[in-house]
Amino acid sequence: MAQKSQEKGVTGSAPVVEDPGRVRNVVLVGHSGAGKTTLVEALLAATGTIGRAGSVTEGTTVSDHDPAAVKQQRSVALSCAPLMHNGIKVNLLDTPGYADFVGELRAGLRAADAALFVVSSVDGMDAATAALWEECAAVGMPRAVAITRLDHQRADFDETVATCRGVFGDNVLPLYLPLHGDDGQSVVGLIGLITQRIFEYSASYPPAVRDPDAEHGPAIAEARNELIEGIIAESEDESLMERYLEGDDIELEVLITDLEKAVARGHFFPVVPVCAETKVGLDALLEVLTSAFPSPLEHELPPVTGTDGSPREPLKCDPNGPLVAEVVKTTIDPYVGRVSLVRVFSGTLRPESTVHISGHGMEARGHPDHDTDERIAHLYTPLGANVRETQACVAGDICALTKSTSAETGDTISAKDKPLLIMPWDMPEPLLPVAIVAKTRSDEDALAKNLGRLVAGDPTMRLERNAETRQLVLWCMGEAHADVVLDRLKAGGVDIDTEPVKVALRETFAGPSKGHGRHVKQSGGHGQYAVCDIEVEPLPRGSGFEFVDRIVGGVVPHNYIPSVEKGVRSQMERGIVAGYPVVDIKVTLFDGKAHSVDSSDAAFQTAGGLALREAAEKGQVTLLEPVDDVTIRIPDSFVGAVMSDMSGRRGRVLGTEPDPNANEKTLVRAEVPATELVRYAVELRAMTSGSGTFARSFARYDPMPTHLAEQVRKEHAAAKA
Ligand SMILES: Nc1nc2c(ncn2[C@@H]2O[C@H](COP(=O)(O)OP(=O)(O)OP(=O)(O)O)[C@@H](O)[C@H]2O)c(=O)[nH]1
Ligand SMILES: [Mg+2]
Repeated sequence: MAQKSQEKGVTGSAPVVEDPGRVRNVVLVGHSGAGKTTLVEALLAATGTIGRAGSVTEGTTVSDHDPAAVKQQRSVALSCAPLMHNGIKVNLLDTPGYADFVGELRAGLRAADAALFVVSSVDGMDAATAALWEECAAVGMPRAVAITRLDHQRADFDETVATCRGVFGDNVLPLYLPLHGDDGQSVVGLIGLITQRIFEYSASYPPAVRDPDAEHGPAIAEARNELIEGIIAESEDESLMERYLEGDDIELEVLITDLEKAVARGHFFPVVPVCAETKVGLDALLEVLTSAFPSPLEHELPPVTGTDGSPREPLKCDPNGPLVAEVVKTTIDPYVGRVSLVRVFSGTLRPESTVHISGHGMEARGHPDHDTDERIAHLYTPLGANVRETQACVAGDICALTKSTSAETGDTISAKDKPLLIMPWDMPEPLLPVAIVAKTRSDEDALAKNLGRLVAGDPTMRLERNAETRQLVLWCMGEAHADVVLDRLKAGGVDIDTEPVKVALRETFAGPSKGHGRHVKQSGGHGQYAVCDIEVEPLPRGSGFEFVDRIVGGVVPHNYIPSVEKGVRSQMERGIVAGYPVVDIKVTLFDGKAHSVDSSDAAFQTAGGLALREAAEKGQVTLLEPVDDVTIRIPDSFVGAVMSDMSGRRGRVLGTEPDPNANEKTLVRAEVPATELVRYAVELRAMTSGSGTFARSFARYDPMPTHLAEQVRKEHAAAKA
């Protein structure tokens, strides 16, 4: 929750920069538990931004302030924490590593100009991190690697570097080696490979600097040569390589400048060993973030258009340019209202100003297009949940707005008199359905209100009110995401339960049948009289319903024929054997009887329904289930496992092909009954160590196998009893 900064040991005032060249936006990525949040905490403490580092286990960190994060002991949301180092403002964007929260990671990537891959020296790397590296490579995003948790007894720096190079490529090279203490295990310092100096952290931070001992000579020489060759290979100055090969000692300044340029261009990726606990390497990492990572000036802006989509000149990261900013994330704070994290791309955002807020392109996710002018009263610098007031946010920087009534994640903020639009980034599709029910009537009202708020902030959540199954379905990214959403709803005072997700089945006739509907009540008072005979025939899939009148001689008076049809239709909607709508039939009314006084519209409707039910009893009603077209994207090594799992799901594999957009990835196309896909989001992830993704779309209805249909009928009968 947003709170005043003093409460959390935040020291000093919010950093302010007026020059985009003095901003760095760095997103921290890497698998869950790699130590991102702990590293952010250590960097904030090391730069004096906060009094002392909090801890993830105690729930006292700047990033993981959400009660859901404290409960799950991991980050569940994107968090922004700025620090100042050497006059440069570094906005650290801490993302959750857990796959369910990939939407938060996407938002963080959008707001950043460079990525710090945090890799644990204890646990190594996961497939999702490898995939993310590839993705960053595709857009040329500058990257560096922090190898963390060096104080752990199983920490293995060399092996972790080797893993990183194997997965990320050869241009990933350490700038420092860890220096071990007398016990041969603890890491007390770093050996700088470029400077050939030793940095000792055991007694002080910043570290004491000294010359290396003779014993370090061979290790330094080997790693240094490799590093220098790597840097020179990426240098724009081709004469350097010649000089180096001839045995020239390249000047330190030249090496450092070339290194920084290659990093900023996204061609070279420095590795820094760090330990949040002992502060080893924090200063070295800050140097990389501020000196080697590029400022927003070097990052191409997303394309802008008018709010009607008409093309506009590309913009530059210029504080004096037209205002274009993007809502990276909106959270709903129970006390403050909406808190929106905003990345300014062009122009300068100021308090006490009226801006235009546009949201387009998210209609399919339940976010209708909106365009409104809104007054911004205050502007803040965020620090996790804390907000500190600020007077301006220039192009390239990140700030927070509170109390906006319309700003949703992905929205564009622009000048009132020059409204512009940038299309939101690609957001992942939620594929795990969770059916929820409010416990009481008053909970239902509260639920509707709270769900609207949650959906506004989280585009990776989709709300579906399924008219056929009459369920309220929240589509989530996975179980941990669902957990967070349910906890937030409960925290909002709504008492809810979950229930099994129902799939919208259909009923149809397997063959022709006849039905006699007789609704006759003539004892006392106004009587009821209607008799009708119908024939039911199946129609091809997707035909819907056809009604044919073959009455001759007026046995059913003309005005009651639509009544029979209405009665049949209403019975079809309610279903016959399992409560699902009946489809794809032709009903022919061929005989009947009426009474001059007692017949009525209502009586013939009832008779029509009865006739259809009798036809069902005499004939055979089958259940149809939706079948989806599914495309699964997996690393090649999982193809066997995923295909054999498909047969257990009654899936039909249509084919496989190499993924045209990625190396060593395969696309598996299949048709799978929707009932078998309810938990596929979770199960595919488990099967593929988090590296598989899939997309699904409705294809058609197919008959359900008899034994499964029988089970559905029994369940329906039991529920009715
Ligand atoms: N001893 C020690 N423990 C660490 C260090 N870094 C992280 N940890 C611990 O490792 C656990 C996970 O660290 P986090 O910082 O939450 O990891 P994360 O990368 O933010 O994880 P997600 O938020 O799930 O993506 C926590 O219990 C930390 O206290 C370190 O340098 N030394
Ligand atoms: Mg974290």
